[in-house]
Amino acid sequence: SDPDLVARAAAAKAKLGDKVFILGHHYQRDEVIQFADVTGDSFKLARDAAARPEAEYIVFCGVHFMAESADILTTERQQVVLPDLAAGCSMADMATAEQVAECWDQLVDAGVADSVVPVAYMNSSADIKAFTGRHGGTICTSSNAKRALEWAFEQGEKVLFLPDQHLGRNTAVRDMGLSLDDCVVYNPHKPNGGLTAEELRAAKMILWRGHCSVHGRFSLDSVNEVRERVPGVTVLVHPECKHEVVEAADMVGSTEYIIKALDAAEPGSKWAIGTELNLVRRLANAHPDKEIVFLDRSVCFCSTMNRIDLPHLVWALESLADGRVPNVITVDPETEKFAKLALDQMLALP
Ligand code: CIZ
Ligand code: SF4
Repeated sequence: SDPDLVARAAAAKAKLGDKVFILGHHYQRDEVIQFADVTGDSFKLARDAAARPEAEYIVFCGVHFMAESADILTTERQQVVLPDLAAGCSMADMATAEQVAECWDQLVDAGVADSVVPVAYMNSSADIKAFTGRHGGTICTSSNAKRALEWAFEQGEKVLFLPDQHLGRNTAVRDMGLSLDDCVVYNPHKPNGGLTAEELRAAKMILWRGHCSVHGRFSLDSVNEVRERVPGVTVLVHPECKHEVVEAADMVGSTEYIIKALDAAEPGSKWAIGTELNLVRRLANAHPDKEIVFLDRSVCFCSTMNRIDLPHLVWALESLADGRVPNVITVDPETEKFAKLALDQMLALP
């Protein structure tokens, strides 16, 4: 990265001292990660920020829903800054508050709403988390999705899983022993979600039709091709990948799981990883004694994660050092209250 920008970021950060705490998501660029005080997945980062009440400014190098979650979990006094407001998440954007309210009305009309427990993936807007809290549901991450579903099926007969259909389906089928026929997909762009009342009554898992634009691009061909290209390879993918990809892989797990699996791997072992490219490259560099390849070379970075680059970070830090607080992400108190209810339910999962 540009040595001038590196020096400016370092100077602004030094001037701010303990007043600033920089969070770096695993999918961020190296040029940004070098300035992170901690790295992690979205949930770990939000908790790390909450554990630093002396930091007035939390600079969140990640995407919008993550900055919202950090605002929800941090104190009133702490301000969360997103260095580029255009860093959204296409998956989170696939479920809006209006669409989900319409879906719920339909569940009410079909006479099933009383038996439905919403489970929302961490990768969702604060509005969707608040909807989940209002209706007695829970948030989940890719690490605790199984426990979240076990809990939800103790509370009710059906789950409405938002917004990632793949994580929902993979967890239901692989971990809960449900069949693909127990799952239906609610498409917010079709009248009535494209589902009849009978279909809703018969379903156990109602999956929102959302997906990750990075993980959703790995295909069964990606897996077959890498097995030919790298004999003896172990294929390890994130559960946001399509069901057929997850079924064809050798191992499946969250970002933190992938990192730990590679730490524990034997020298000389060969791995194909199906997750975001910045992380895969960093892992390959960190483990020169292992052969680590990207599952599909035609799949690219998460484009919105990559919007946070060194120039944006420098701008955010220099603004803070000058006494201006740019790009503050705030969740209104009413939304925050119900979103926190759903997040607290996740923390209380058995
Ligand atoms: O796919 C993502 O963006 C993930 C896994 C985010 C996170 O850290 O929860
Ligand atoms: Fe959203 Fe996928 Fe990017 Fe994560 S990797 S921020 S889920 S689009």
